[in-house]
Amino acid sequence: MSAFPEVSKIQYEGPDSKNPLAFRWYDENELVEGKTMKEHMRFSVVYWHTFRGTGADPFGPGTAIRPWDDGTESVENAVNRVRVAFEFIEKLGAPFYAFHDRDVSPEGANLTETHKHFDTVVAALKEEQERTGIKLLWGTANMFSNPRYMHGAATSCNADAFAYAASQVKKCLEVTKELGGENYVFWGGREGYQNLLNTDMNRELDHLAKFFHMAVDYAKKIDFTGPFLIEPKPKEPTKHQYDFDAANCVAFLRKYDLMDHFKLNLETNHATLASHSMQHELEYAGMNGVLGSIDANTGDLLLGWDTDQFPTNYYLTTEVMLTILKYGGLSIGGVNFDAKVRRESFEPMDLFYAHIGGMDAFAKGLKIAAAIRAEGEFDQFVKERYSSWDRGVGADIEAGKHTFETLDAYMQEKGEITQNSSGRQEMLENLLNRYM
Ligand code: XUL
Ligand code: CO
Repeated sequence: MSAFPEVSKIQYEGPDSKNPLAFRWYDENELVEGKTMKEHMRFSVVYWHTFRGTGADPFGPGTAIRPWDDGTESVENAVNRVRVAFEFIEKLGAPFYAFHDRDVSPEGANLTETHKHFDTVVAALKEEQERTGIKLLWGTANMFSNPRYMHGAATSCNADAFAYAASQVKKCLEVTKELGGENYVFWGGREGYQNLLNTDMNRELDHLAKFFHMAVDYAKKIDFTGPFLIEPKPKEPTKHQYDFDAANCVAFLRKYDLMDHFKLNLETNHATLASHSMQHELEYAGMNGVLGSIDANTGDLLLGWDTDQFPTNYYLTTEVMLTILKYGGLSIGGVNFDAKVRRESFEPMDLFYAHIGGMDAFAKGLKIAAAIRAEGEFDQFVKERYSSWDRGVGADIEAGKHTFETLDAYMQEKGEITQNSSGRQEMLENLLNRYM
């Protein structure tokens, strides 16, 4: 039985199409900088928002109509949902999906039964992956919803919570490996604090690092080779999340000797919650060699929380794709839509409109970014802006030929710095508009 009988496979129809169920920019076979769009983007549908989201908010229950879902936490309902999910992803034409363990499979009466339920659902996931060719971009464990994790998981004050989380991640790693998952994500759901009066931050961070090292060790044991990805977020649900932003994560990974095994999964709305742009986060990760994957969404300019909306803004997607292309692409990461339809968009069809819009916005951003790179005008400007470092004293400083004493002598003789030149921000913003 089809869950979306009114939709057939979404096709690329080109920019002039007025069909809301067609792509205008995303042509999976189109070549951009020598790779197909499909290879560049590696679009992924998230199980949690798309197949488990109800539209509930703190002020009222869910509104979503999902005729295929019986609303129970039974394994049968979970398996049925798998069929629906793959029908959706296949018709959309996304090559990947991503899940938390608890999105796909319910908890049982105890941990052993929970793992057993997971195995049952995984068999269905595997079947559907084989039938459709859709692949798992990453798996992750939900260690933030259940009340047992009220104080955190790896950073809980309760050592049993750490142990429970270890069992959960061990299982989820095995499953991710079995399903051919290409990465494994840690988003530190409740790994943070609400109040330093009751918190030993140093001890909690040591525990988090210990947990990650255990994950690395176990991955080696079961031969899971994909990178681990930390997903930074500065706040929500805790007041202060430990994986605050890209810079914070890099410092943590360096301190605890985890750089060889971890990269980052950067999310747009998390970046803006940290008062950064997504491009800043990507740039920081890229220059430190930890650009892994992205959770594509957008926040709302007027709201200060994680609204996880579908991205539709070409400026945003252009900036994101520019930086991703600059650092050589996403490799085995992807553009994962950690985004949800809003509460008022309660019909199944809205899921299609939302994803089509996001994929098209990214495809358009990719094309614009490639055009910008082909012309090279921004690169040329930046190169010239720093040209004082390519010769004379600048080149000598970079080459390590100077000290405070020699520079003191140099400047005493010269007397004043050479004329500065304009940063030309307005001109460059106009130039960007020329490409849009
Ligand atoms: C929460 C969030 C998560 C992670 C996966 O803000 O982004 O859904 O992406 O745990
Ligand atoms: Co996310």
